Amino acid sequence: MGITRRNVLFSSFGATLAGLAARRGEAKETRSALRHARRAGGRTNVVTPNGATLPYRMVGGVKEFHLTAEPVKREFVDGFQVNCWGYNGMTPGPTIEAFEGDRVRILVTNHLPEGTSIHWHGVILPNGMDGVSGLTQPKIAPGETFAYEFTLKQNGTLMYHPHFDEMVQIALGMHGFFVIHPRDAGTRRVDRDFAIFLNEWFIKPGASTPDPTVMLDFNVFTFNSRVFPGTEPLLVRTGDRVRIRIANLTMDSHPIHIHGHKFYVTGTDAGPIQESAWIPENTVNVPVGSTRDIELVADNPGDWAFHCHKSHHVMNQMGHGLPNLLGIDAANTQARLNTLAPGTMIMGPTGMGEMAEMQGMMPMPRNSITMRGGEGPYGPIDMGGMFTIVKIRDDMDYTRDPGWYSQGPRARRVE
Ligand SMILES: [Cu+2]
Repeated sequence: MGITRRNVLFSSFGATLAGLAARRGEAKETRSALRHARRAGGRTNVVTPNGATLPYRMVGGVKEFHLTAEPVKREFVDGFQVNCWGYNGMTPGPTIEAFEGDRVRILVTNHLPEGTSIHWHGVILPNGMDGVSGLTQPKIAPGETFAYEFTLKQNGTLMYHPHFDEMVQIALGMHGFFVIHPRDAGTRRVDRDFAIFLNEWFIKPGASTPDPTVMLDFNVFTFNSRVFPGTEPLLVRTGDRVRIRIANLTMDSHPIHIHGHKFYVTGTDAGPIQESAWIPENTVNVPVGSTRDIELVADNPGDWAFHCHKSHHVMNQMGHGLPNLLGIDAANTQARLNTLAPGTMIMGPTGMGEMAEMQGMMPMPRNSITMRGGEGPYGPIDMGGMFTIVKIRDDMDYTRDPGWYSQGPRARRVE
């Protein structure tokens, strides 16, 4: 099939017009995408918490999408602004949804100060569409638009990310989901379908720009480029079949864990796993450069923690690189410290939970986050970072956070 690679140069005037037209068409396109999904077998649209789905338009039988690579300001949680790079004003980039068999054209406009490209991770496509700068195409220079076009021959949870200056561009937030639904979902229908992109960053307390040269010692860990309590809860009705797609392009593997339920690992970035091979788990390790789909039946109402199980990955910025004070005689140390630095307060001799509680009283650098996560119904929740809550209710309205779960009568604390 004669696929031509097109390299289109937009004038800035033309790009502005295209942007305005895209925004006007957005609501209409989203509606048509919903209609399309219903026609194609009622498959549930993917929900990207704190994110969005990329609209498309039909152009001569081809689904045409438009991604703009650009610098993005992202609020990871109230009061914590980070200078990221992403697509269409967000990180992760908007989720692309399409169906097996679709012909897609994805226009990629570069508004970064350096070159870029997009690799369609896991997608089986002609070599010239693979997006590896230098190997299969020249880099997309600033101001240029490149058209990727191919037919989708598979289904599954795939990704997109740059293959130019990967260390900087991926670390600054340039990645997104490419979800390809099966033509015929058969019995694989789910009621709720979520997508969570993992990322880790090093952002010096008080700074706004992540340091992409850091290799191992990260201090901010995000779900869809947000930290708890800035992560949107996953809203689910009791009895729903729930799929959660998790993607990882960081420098670490992330064991993602759910409370109150078991799940099955049902897919990878190479596609669905046949049901006879599904593995029951409470935690799924998501390796670097991979996606994992998990499915569960939400039969247990409540507010259930969903988080990375590496304990440093559910801590926020302030909790790393501190002196180890565990087991120290606090009174003695405090007295000696005060002779050197009057008014200084030592913290954390009985553990870090106490330290989290004291942080409200301590001055914080501008534009930084406390180690503590957020306020819960019974006090502070010590976890931040890669943490969110699956809220399961009998009468869940998917569009509204129902607040905290009411525990009802239960065992009391023994005095
Ligand atoms: Cu982790």
